Amino acid sequence: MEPLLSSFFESPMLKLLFLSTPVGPLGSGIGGGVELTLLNLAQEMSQRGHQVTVVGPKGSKVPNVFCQEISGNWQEMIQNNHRDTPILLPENSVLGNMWDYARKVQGDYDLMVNFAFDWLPFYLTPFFYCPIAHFISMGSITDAFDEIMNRVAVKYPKTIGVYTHSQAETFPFNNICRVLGSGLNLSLYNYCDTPDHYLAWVGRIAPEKALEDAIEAATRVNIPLKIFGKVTDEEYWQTIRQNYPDAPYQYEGFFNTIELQEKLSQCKALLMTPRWVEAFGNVAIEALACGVPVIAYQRGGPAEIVQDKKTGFLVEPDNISELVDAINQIDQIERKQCRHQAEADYSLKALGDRFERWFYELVEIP
Ligand code: HBI
Repeated sequence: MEPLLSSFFESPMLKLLFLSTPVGPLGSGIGGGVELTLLNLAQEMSQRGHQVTVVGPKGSKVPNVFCQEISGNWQEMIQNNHRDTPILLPENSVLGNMWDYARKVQGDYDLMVNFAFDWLPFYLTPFFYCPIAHFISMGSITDAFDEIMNRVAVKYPKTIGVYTHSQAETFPFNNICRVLGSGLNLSLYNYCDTPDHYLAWVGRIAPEKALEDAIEAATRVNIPLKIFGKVTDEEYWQTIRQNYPDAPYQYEGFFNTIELQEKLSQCKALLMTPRWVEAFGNVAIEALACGVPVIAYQRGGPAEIVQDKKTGFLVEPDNISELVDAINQIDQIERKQCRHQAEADYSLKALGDRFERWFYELVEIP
């Protein structure tokens, strides 16, 4: 097809359909970091003049962008499964219903973007005539997923996006992954130069995030730890409460961006202690945006974000003493450097540039 003359002078407008994670409504926090990435990208792409529609579970809240809400039962979170867990779909699946909707409206779009880490969208890909880009939000979890993702990766090699290199390396098709990172609306995050005397931990409260390591480290240095985030594994949370009855931590709850950044900005440091290969770690860049240094295990996404000894510390994974040493040296970090890094690498413009280039390549616009 001949490109329109106007495309020589300006970037052509794309019609984009974003399909959300089916584990809960957008804005609920159940979907973790990928919720934030999707919302930020939707805003930025529509700001750039693209036409964006988001498809999400009923109750989804998407500021400034139209969201088609779909009813049905949420998908079970995949991360607690074993490698040989079979593919599961609930009755009247919201994921199935979202993709049924997509099938009906696909003719109205240039490109569909899947944000679900689920088997069905990959399986359905060859049945659609509208091109589909897949943004993968976690490292490898089950064999059945790897198999179906690999099949799509082989057939449509440009269509697989990931957050980071270390996440890509968990997959058999790592060599064809497009590394896209993440980004934030930095104007929502206030820089704070004079922190209070406490540490922060932010994330979904679930075993793979290993909150207990942060509590242990905070106990040893005797600095209060404020915990922010949705409890997605209640049993795990109760075990922590029993195991650390006297630790200096306080559970603050789950907050929206505005409220979270206000409390987070006043911390001495953010502790990130994931046991798994964290695909990215949006909370790391949220902390940096507020001028908060990040102390993280040297694996997965955080190890690609934090600049060791400059915007935080990267320590040996699962080593509490190293966390403690890093906390004791935190005043060596200049908080301004943290904010600078967020501005250089993780603005909405940086995010939009990376994804827009990818989308244009996929629809074959030079
Ligand atoms: N589980 N089944 C399923 N599908 C998802 O899209 C999904 C998930 N678990 C976690 C998750 N997405 C997000 O929290 C990512 O940000 C990790």
